[in-house]
Amino acid sequence: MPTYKLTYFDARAKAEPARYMFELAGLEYEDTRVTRDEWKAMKATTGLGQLPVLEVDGIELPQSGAIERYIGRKHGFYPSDAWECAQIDVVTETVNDFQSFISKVFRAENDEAKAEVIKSFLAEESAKRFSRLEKLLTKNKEGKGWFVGDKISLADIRVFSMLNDNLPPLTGVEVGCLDLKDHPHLAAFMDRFKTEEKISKWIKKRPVTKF
Ligand SMILES: N[C@@H](CCC(=O)N[C@@H](CS)C(=O)NCC(=O)O)C(=O)O
Repeated sequence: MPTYKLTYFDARAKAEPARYMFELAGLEYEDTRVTRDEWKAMKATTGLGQLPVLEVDGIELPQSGAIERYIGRKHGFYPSDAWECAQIDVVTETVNDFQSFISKVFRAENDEAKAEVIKSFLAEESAKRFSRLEKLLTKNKEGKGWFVGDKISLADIRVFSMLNDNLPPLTGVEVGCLDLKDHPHLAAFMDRFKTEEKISKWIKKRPVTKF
């Protein structure tokens, strides 16, 4: 088994899907969290000057998507069949569509502009985006299982991470408290994922962070 060292800031954000995979697969990994000052000192030494970075036996792999698919392929969350991968990609790309909202929140010039971005997301965009996810979920086993196939895949991990970990602090609610009452299958999926033993254990023991 290779040695894994995941380096990111002290945040869930772009590193949490990789952490969920390590936890679900029961793999040992170093979960390194750097401060902004430490990052300033090390930025130039990383290949792309960005985090997260996964070191596999000391060799660096940047880009969260590449990291997720690499761990996914190696440990059973991203299959080798091209069509099955494409089904997972449809879900993860739908999750990536939330990124435009996230970028707007972080780029807002002041609190007023940020509040406006959030208000417009909640009023106009969020329901449409959650419905897309719910539609994808219900295509498989009437929405009573996982997004693709019979077991947890990268698709489930990315959806859970976005809806449980990433969107709540950006929309002013506690982690895990996004309002999904109009999307019952999605809400039930979130509970199903959260109560998986290894996931609930990790959520209880992981560092509490804002993002
Ligand atoms: N596409 C990259 C984006 C990485 C990225 O934007 N990382 C941010 C943190 S989320 C970063 O490294 N910021 C510090 C910097 O750019 O100096 C990925 O998904 O890994």
